[in-house]
Amino acid sequence: MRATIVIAAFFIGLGAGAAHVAAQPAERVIKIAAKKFDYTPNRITLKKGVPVVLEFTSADVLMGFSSPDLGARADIIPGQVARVRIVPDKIGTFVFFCDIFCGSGHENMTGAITVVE
Ligand SMILES: [Cu+2]
Repeated sequence: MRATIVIAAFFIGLGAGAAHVAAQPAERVIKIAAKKFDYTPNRITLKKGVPVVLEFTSADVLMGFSSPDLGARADIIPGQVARVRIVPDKIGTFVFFCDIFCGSGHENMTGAITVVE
């Protein structure tokens, strides 16, 4: 009898743990495709304090992603997915750009992240 109660308590505990995990909202993922010489999309709106994962792929050559204002950067290697997690901590519009020379037109490879309240 005593053992039954202990086992029941164990499973109730497991159930509570599973409910806790399920209650965690999945982080928003934004896929961004890089190719010579742009990002798609190149305008992104985020909410202050809400975590987001940017997933980059490159259709052709090695690219970079750099957003100094948001403290984020990554190498975007063809055939791989580069993930950058951002938790924006300030409101405004912040540029990002390719910081790895990828050909003539590289200097125009930019975009903007707008963070709203
Ligand atoms: Cu580039």
